[in-house]
Amino acid sequence: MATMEQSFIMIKPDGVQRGLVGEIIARFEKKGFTLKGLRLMQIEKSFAEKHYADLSAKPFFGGLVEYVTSGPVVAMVWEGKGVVETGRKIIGATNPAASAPGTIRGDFAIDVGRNVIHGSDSVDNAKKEIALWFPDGVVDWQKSVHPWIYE
Ligand code: RTP
Repeated sequence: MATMEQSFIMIKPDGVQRGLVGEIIARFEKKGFTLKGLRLMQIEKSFAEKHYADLSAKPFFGGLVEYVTSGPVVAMVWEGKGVVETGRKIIGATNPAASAPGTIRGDFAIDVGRNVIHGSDSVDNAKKEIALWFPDGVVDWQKSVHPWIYE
């Protein structure tokens, strides 16, 4: 099977502190996506500024950088058909006040500045983010249950 689409998913410091790592991984895993990379790390300010470079002009940028550097995060690469768009649906709208129940943010977050998780918003950005967070690449493996997930 050709390499499928990949998304970069990051559990932010509030998600780690609140013990939501297992719950979040379970949602992606049970959907059928494949975990290809996984790192627990605490990032530096300069790294956070690189990850969120597109938002550097926003008024909340300073607070956002402070937030994502405030504790360890779980950086992941998930693979599967349509994982970027579907991953965003699993995560829910940016502002948890607008995230549907059943989504991660809809179920576990209240404030936009503590919204638990990040997911790539396009295939191109996913590639850039995976290159930034996993400079040594990810694990090359396939689930043996693929025929039970894809027709
Ligand atoms: P993410 O990149 O974290 O997946 O979030 P997103 O695409 O849904 O939202 P984006 O607009 O890229 O914003 C990135 C993160 O910045 C924080 N934020 N705060 N205070 C505010 O108005 C505000 N707006 C955005 C959120 O943590 C958001 O996830």
